[in-house]
Amino acid sequence: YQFTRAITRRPAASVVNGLRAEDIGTPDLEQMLKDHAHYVATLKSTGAEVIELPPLDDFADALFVEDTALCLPQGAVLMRPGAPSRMGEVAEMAPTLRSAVAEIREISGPGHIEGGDILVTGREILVGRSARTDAEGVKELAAIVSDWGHQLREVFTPPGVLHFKTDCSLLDGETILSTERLDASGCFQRYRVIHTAPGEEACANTIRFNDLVLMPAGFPKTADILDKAGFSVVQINNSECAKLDGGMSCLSLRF
Ligand code: CIR
Repeated sequence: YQFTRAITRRPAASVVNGLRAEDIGTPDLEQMLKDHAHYVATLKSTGAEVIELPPLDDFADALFVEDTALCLPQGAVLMRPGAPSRMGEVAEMAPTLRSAVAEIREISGPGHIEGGDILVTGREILVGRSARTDAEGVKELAAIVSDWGHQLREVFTPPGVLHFKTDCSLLDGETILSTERLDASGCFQRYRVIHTAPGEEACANTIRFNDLVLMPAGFPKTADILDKAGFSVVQINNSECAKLDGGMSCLSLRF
């Protein structure tokens, strides 16, 4: 699948107040802006158009646009984040999507679901229940995507892991990069799975964008594994987003 577009949002100064499971330091805005610019430039280098939205100071986590919507060839589904402080980000994203895609549907609740818990593969949509995504949210999404001809399978995010995709990513239609702990749950049985190197679990959240795989810098063993498997890897510094549990997929909507 070739992506022609992506949507990103520049981090705001308020990003220092972003949600985090554990406080390992305050993100440095200057460094984060540099990394974000590298990320956007890398997406553009594949020939895609990148819609760059302005910072939103009212929403500290708004740069993690992936959680606000699911983009499919048929249209986009607006999410309903499980983090109360992130609910308002959806209305901020909606107008951009309305003018960019053919059809918009929305999760109207009462359930919750965030884009970080959704992995779209070549044959199905996997959704991991998590602290942010509940059974009702998954059920509502299942009904919407089945109407668009997609199969949805509910799986589970390991305890203590923020999102399903914190621990996995799609490298091509049937190849998944996963941590061993997530793969051990059996959810990828029908796929070819490449494991992150021991001790490098924090790099499982990568993205395949056209001919490139964008991965966080600083995980040399996994980078080498991907390189040897034939992927063109671009490493992007992620030290600041990592302080907020964010990785490569969170920073864009791709379609
Ligand atoms: C949050 O806790 O919601 C943000 N600090 C990080 C969101 C990361 N998003 C993603 O993995 N899709």
